[in-house]
Amino acid sequence: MTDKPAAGRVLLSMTGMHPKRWYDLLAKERTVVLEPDGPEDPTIDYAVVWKQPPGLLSRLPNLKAIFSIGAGVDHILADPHLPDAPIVRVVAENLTQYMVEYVSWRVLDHHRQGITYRAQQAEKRWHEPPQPPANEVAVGIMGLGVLGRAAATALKALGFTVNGWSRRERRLDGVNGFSGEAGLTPFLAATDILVVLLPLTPATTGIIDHGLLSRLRQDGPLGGPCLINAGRGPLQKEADILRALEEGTLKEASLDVFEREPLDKQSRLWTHPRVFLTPHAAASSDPAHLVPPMLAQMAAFERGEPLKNLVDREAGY
Ligand code: NDP
Ligand code: OXD
Repeated sequence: MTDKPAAGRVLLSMTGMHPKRWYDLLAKERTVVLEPDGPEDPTIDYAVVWKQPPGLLSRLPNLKAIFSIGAGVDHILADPHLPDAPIVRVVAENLTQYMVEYVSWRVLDHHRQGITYRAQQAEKRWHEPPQPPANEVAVGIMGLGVLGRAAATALKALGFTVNGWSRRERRLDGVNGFSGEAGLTPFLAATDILVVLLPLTPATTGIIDHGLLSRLRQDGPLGGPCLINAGRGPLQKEADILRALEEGTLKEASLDVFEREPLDKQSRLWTHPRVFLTPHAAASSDPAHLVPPMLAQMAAFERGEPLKNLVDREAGY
């Protein structure tokens, strides 16, 4: 028996992640279950999910809100039987900070020619290639949302020229703004290091293809454009990235996300000398930082306050 009320029960459903830390932290204030009780469970008010099995949430007739374990919500919206409950996504200082670190690290590594220097070190070769200053290098951020804006601010502070591309027009101090289909070509033509921080939606799936990569500035100060994708894997066409690397349309790439994860061991991306890989680790969700605001939102909602950081289902993010 538990001394916690049956009302406000939470279903925790995670695929590919271990639930224990999330469970323990949620259980400090709520009754948490890992499976609904039976084919319909009217006692569940909230679901906290990462890639829930399709149809699972439609079995909860009194579901009041769905909490995403990540900033992206494509893993939730992929469910064809998703009930009409509001979806709350992660907006958290801790996660934003991780992403700012990742983007700054990868931009600086491409800018300061890390791949060239590591290859030279392996050959014990003492050679200093020309180094352009940051202000001559333009970083273009696709997606000027919570993460894109924070990354833009950090890159500005490092001295880079920063361009940003969003669906709607956005104004951000010191950032050259581009938007929509019409803004994409001029944005790409002015970009040396492309940082992808877009959500995965029907409009963005497969957007990083050969055509897009070949519109990046080809005669910039780094001797060719670089790609950094920390958004979602299906935004990119990996065969096109490899082709662009081979023909020289793309100089280097840092990829954190992949069309299929984990990345297939046969993929050429693993061993390509101008590709740097991380296993979807740019900004991991830390339950110690993300569960307390989820619990606070549930309590506020029960006091009649509106939920924050809601997903626009029509836009898909
Ligand atoms: P936001 O929802 O705050 O921002 C999304 C941005 O993308 C907005 O600027 C939006 O435009 C823009 N956008 C969406 N659709 C389009 C489109 N069709 N054309 C042009 N711009 C578009 O998201 P976050 O910044 O919080 O997160 C971005 C993504 O990062 C997440 O969706 C997730 O996939 C990924 N992520 C990856 C992590 C990792 O570890 N690799 C960790 C966390 C997140 P507008 O401003 O007009 O709305
Ligand atoms: C997220 C992620 O969406 O970790 O937060 O990918």
